[in-house]
Amino acid sequence: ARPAADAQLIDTQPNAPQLHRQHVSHKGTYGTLAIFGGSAGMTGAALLAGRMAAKSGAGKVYLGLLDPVLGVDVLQPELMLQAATDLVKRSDLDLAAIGPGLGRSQAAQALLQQLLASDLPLLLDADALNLLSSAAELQQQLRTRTAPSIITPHPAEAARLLGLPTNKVQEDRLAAARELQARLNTAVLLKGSGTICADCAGISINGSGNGALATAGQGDILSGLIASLWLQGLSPIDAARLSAFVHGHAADDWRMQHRNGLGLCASELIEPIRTLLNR
Ligand code: NPW
Ligand code: AMP
Ligand code: MG
Repeated sequence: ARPAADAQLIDTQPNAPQLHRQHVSHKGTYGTLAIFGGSAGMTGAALLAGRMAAKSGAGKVYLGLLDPVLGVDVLQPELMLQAATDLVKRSDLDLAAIGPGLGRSQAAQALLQQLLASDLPLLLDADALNLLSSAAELQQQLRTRTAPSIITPHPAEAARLLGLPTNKVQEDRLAAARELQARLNTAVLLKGSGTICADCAGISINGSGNGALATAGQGDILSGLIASLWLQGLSPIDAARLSAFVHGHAADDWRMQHRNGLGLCASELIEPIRTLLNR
């Protein structure tokens, strides 16, 4: 049971007032997103993030792959797949997300350093956070950025960033999220049952979601969703709150339909998330 004070922080239905499609508009109105990740053996993580972004309203989505084995995503040909080293040089990007399937190679670290040094709004997830935890200079780069950022760690990633065991993070999740926000000067989404969103203005706990989400790739679609909603005009923290809520809600609907919580794959949630978002 959560303490009563924490219960007051629970999100029931975050607003999304700026997400309407304007009649006179074009793809450029809704932004250009670059998702960096997909090293050898983990191309799928970048594809999941990209597909979710494309199916939630992002104007244009590029994938910058560390291992550019694919030229096209045949199931989502709208995505533009490039080598990460080429994509990072483009000057027409509006927002970048880095981490899904990134790996921890030197090339990945160099890419992260370049993006931290840029003035692009930046979402950091997965291996971008693992690289960050082992390099004090990257943490300093994040802390001193002028462009906005958000980090989306799961509890083990948060523990690595804080230099704590994972059980300590889980013992006081609100404190861990606040500490990351203050130490790294960034908005934070701390994943897990009761996902926490924190920025310098406040903190909330997501009330949706269930154990069916405990499968590979769920965090990757969440990253794609947050980046896409942020790109379209929500603040990073509102994008995070709405994404966590809708992602969890889609999983709650799925569990109701399937009676148990077994077998939910991340790719299966992309369509239901789109439907819920539009509702
Ligand atoms: P345990 O098992 O309890 O000791 P890692 P990763 C812990 C990519 N992917 N509460 C848990 O520890 C990602 O994008 C690619 C408590 C777990 O074993 C990354 O780039 C996919 N503990 C890369 O793989 C699909 C929790 O963290 C450990 C927790 C590595 O990411 C999969 C794993 O953390 C994946 O997304 C919780 N709620 N949640 C693809 N299809 O290409 C997690 N843990 O070692 O950072 O590995 O998260 O799999
Ligand atoms: P990742 O570990 O990065 O793949 O992210 C997993 C995603 O699934 C995050 O959004 C978690 O909050 C969510 N998730 C995993 N397990 C649970 C759970 N037991 N209850 C609610 N959400 C969960
Ligand atoms: Mg993850």
